[in-house]
Amino acid sequence: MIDASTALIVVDVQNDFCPGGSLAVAKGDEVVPVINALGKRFSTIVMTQDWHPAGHSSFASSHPGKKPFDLVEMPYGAQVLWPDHCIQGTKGAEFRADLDLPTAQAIIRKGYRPQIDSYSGFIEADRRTPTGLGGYLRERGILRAVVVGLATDFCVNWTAQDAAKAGLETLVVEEACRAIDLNGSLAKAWADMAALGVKRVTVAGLPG
Ligand code: VGL
Ligand code: ZN
Repeated sequence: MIDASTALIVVDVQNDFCPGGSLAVAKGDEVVPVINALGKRFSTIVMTQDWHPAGHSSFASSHPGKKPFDLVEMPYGAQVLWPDHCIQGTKGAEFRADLDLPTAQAIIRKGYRPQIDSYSGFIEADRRTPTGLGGYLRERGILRAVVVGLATDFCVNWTAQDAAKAGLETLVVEEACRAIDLNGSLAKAWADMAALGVKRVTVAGLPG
């Protein structure tokens, strides 16, 4: 068992981010068996769930004349527009049925405010609104975060960066993630994470 001060943070392993979903990440489903196996090694497991209301401001459909993957300016900065995805209560927002993490203890939903997106499991896209995850991990004495899931260059990236900024030793397991890779976003994500001290590891490189 990996020590009790280390948490596994499983980011957005939801139907809409897997093949067949509305914002499918290529081979997104392949992370599931890797994460299921990892889950057996952690005593603390937290999952995030992208959880948007219908008509969310991150959806291209909410911006007349715009299409998915266009950029718009929001009060908090640049925002990529997405296909409608992970709408509260829909099948697409559910976790993958084959994700098997019976010992997971908390689910942090994010992106539920109509006017603010949230890639990070810690702080929303306005960079001011906390989700509560930082406080949850702090109260539980967590010092290290192992981040996995979808998508490497968006929600995994932002979650890992915020974990590092919160003072946690942060690792991202590359085989347990898959990327969207929009205009070089994947290479930039790894570089930005590395600049904050986030460690890129393989399953084999994790502590025992
Ligand atoms: C995500 C785009 C929009 C993600 C969520 O989970 O990486 N990406 N919403
Ligand atoms: Zn989203």
